Amino acid sequence: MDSHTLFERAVKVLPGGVNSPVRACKNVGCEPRFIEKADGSHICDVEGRTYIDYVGSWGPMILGHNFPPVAEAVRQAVGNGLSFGAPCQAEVDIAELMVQMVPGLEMVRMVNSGTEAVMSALRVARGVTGRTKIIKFAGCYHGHSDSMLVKAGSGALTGGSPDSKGVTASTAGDTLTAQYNDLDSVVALLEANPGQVAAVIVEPVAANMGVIPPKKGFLKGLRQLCDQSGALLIFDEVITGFRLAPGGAQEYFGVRADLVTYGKIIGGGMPVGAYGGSRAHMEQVAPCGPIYQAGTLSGNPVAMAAGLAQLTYLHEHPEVYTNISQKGAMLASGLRQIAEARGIPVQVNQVSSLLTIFFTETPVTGYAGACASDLERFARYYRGMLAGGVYAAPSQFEAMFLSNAHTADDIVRTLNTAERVFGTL
Ligand code: HOZ
Repeated sequence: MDSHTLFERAVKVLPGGVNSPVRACKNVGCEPRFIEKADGSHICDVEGRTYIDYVGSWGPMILGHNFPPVAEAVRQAVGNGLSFGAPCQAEVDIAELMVQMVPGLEMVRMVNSGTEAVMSALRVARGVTGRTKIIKFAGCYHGHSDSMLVKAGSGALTGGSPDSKGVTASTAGDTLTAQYNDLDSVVALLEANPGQVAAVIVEPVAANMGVIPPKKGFLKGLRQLCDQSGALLIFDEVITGFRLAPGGAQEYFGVRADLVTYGKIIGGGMPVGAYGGSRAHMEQVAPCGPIYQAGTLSGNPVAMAAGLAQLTYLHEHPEVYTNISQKGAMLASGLRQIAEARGIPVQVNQVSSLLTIFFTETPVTGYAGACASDLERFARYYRGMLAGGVYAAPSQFEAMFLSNAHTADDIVRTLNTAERVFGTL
């Protein structure tokens, strides 16, 4: 069955024909491709068309699809049963490894998604500080829990609903919004809400309004402001964790957070998330302490086996980080050169293996800049690239993800496609 027919069936039984709005492709003027399989750096739709994949399941496929050690670990785990609702060795192994890899991380709690991780970390921040309010940044996305759907990025921004309906005014009122890369906006909120802010939560590299690197001193400044105000600093590392460096953004930028949240990357493609921090904070979580959080499928043996295999490989092969970062730089500079040769104004923001091409002549350093880019042109570019065999996120407000499976030849072929597509923009 072809993608169009599947989509026609899907829209009758799934809202918008999808199970997550970011896949809908509405804003780039096409229908989603239904995917049959993926391997290495490539993904293949039900029509049998193969694409170079820069979505990578929105990040977790850092070693490529079907990575043999991960696939083998899953096969073995499946043979032993799918779910126990009881402790298993793999969850201890992976937690020990995470603690070893991430600076300052002493304890973690496994959950099933980044959304759950953030929701739980916010509860911990409120529980340990006894405060109510949270500061987040416009355009940053931290999953779809109520309090984070305020000026949210990703699909919420793409679909034009950064402030979701269905969130109560009192919940939204406890979420204060600052501007990414603007410490003064954080100071103003802290001063206006003295002793009330439980946490400042940030994507250390904003990657859900397109990729926006932190300005020099921004993350350090947040650390200082949190120390002064008694708020906890939460790094949402759903995208940057184990991707920028073995120790994630904390290692990459040399700034410590109090709590860290992780998502899909620690499941190697299986539905996993986690949150963690110091022993003092994490021992407040049930059953050690009074902050309740639970989950039958948390620490699921198959998901843990996949994640453990992926993190073990990353731990033992730090050269992965140099490789994916070099590929990211090669792709970014190639795109810049092509655009310049055609006289098309773009900003290619790249941090290691994450990048976004914005169609604007002004450097994109925050939410307003991202929103000011030419979305029509992006949509034309997206459709051209897709037709040319390059599969990227169908939104201006997302990242392209490089994996260790991408080859120099993949990048060259991507740039050749871009060369042709830019000629039509
Ligand atoms: N963080 C992902 C988007 N940037 C989430 C993907 C989804 O919502 O499906």
